[in-house]
Amino acid sequence: MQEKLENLQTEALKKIQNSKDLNELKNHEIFYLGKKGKLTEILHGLKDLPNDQRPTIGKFSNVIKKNLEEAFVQKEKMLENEMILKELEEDSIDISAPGAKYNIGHAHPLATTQYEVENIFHGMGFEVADGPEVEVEKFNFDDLNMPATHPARDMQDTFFIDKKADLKLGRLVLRTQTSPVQIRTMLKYGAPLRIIVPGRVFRNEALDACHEHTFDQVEGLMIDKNISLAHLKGVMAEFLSKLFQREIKVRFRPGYFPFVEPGLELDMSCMICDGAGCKTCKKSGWVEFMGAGMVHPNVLRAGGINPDEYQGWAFGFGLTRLVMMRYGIDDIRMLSGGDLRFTEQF
Ligand code: FA5
Repeated sequence: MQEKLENLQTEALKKIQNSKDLNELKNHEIFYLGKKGKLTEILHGLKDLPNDQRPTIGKFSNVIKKNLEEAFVQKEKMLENEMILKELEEDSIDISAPGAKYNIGHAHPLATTQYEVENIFHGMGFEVADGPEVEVEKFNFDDLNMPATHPARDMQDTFFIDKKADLKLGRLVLRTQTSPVQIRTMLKYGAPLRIIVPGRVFRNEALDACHEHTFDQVEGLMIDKNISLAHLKGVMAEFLSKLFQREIKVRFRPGYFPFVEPGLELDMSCMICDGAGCKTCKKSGWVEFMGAGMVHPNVLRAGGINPDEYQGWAFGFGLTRLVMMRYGIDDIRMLSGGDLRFTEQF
């Protein structure tokens, strides 16, 4: 009997040692120590042993049972630790591995050009000013010499906010131009002034390849004593030459905007053919660039500036159209379409 028990112990210890996982170990435990296990069976048979053998064998069986129980517990702990180590290894970070590459994208061509415009004007002593996209009617129209009855309002048909008009400021409107920031800045800082205002504007337009309902403009305003259109010509020739990195000439043509007097259109020499005449400039050598003029005395007054003391000029160009010209984009809608195949080209 003793030998039988010893053999059982040797066999069981070997199986315990060779167990590869907790499942296998549990099966062995049931096989030897379970209710119907091999050792349990032997222990039940003790009562049939002769009286003189029973105490010794009984004691021996209990020692073996204890040995096996301990061996099972120990192996269980070992297997559990191995499992934890394995999980940790799988989770661990290899600090020498190359980092994961994030696709962070890049600035939109409109933004890139805006930053460049700001930089060039900054270099000429201009500050960058800002104003709200939802503007009051008074600043967007009335103070710019465009009362409600003025026909020029038709050229900038827009979106009004459905809210009761303020007696002094009028209705709320999605600004149709960056020009209302002229009034805001004059009221806030007075003269002298040298600012540019890049910003988004909105118009109720019939959309096509050159017209969007939402586009960007850049306003310019220079107010001081003895300012003339010669300064505007110099500033714009310098700005465009820097932006296009070649000598650009500018010319004035008469133009009409209610908030300037005299008003003018500024053309730039064609950057494709350098003025020789090509498809882009329709063989004229010149490309229309922006509206401008000497700030109307009424506008200066609305901004709290005395027109007998100060004068200056203002301009406004379409940043969106400038970007189209710069990169040869022939449909304005591409710029706000959100198609990554388009934006990733820049
Ligand atoms: C104005 O908005 C005047 N505020 C400009 C100005 C400022 C004149 C200061 C005098 C003094 P205009 O409506 O022409 O002007 O618009 C200016 C530029 O915005 C245009 O030359 C054009 O480049 C751009 N633009 C106008 N409408 C659209 C449109 N629907 N989509 C894209 N660009 C447009």
